[in-house]
Amino acid sequence: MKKLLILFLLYGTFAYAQGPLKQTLSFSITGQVKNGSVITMDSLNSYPVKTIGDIKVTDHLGTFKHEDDQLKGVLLKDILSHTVLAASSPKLYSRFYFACTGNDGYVVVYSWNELFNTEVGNHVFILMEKNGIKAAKMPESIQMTSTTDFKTGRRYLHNLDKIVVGEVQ
Ligand SMILES: Nc1nc2c(c(=O)[nH]1)N[C@H]1C(S)=C(S)[C@@H](COP(=O)(O)O)O[C@H]1N2
Ligand SMILES: [Mo]
Repeated sequence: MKKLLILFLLYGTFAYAQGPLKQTLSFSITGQVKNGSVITMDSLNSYPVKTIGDIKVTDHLGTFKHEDDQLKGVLLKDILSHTVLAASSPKLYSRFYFACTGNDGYVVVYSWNELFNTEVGNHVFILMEKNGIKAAKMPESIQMTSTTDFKTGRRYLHNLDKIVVGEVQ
């Protein structure tokens, strides 16, 4: 019985790790903010869509995986500019970070300074389209990318589910 239970648990783990990800068609912004919000496909479509071009996706060690073409997206900082941080002074923004999480638990972090106070922030997008396919039609659904990263795979987040705003104590 014990062995059966272990087999059952193991199977569950593998099925979870390898199964296709569920689409996300909206994501929440919560945490250390004045007002939380939910960003839907409709809200994403209300932002200016920028042409990004092609991107070579490497794995987390830098080995070339594949190329995605005709990327279009909205800037993450445009979306986050409507989120008011729960901070008593703008000086404290330097402690803030955005933990962007996929629905499988994969997390990618951006600091407030990185997005709003460096060139990187001009290249972090929520994808609206890639390879001629709209985000809502892809298994990866809401996808985020930081196109000037050295190893592009690491922050090529699939199935964005939530952005939790945090403050380092
Ligand atoms: N939700 C989610 N996104 C993820 C990952 C993951 O495990 N879950 N892995 C990352 C890593 S390590 C890599 S290399 C790329 C691979 O992108 P690809 O699946 O388009 O080749 O996805 C990134 N995005
Ligand atoms: Mo990877």
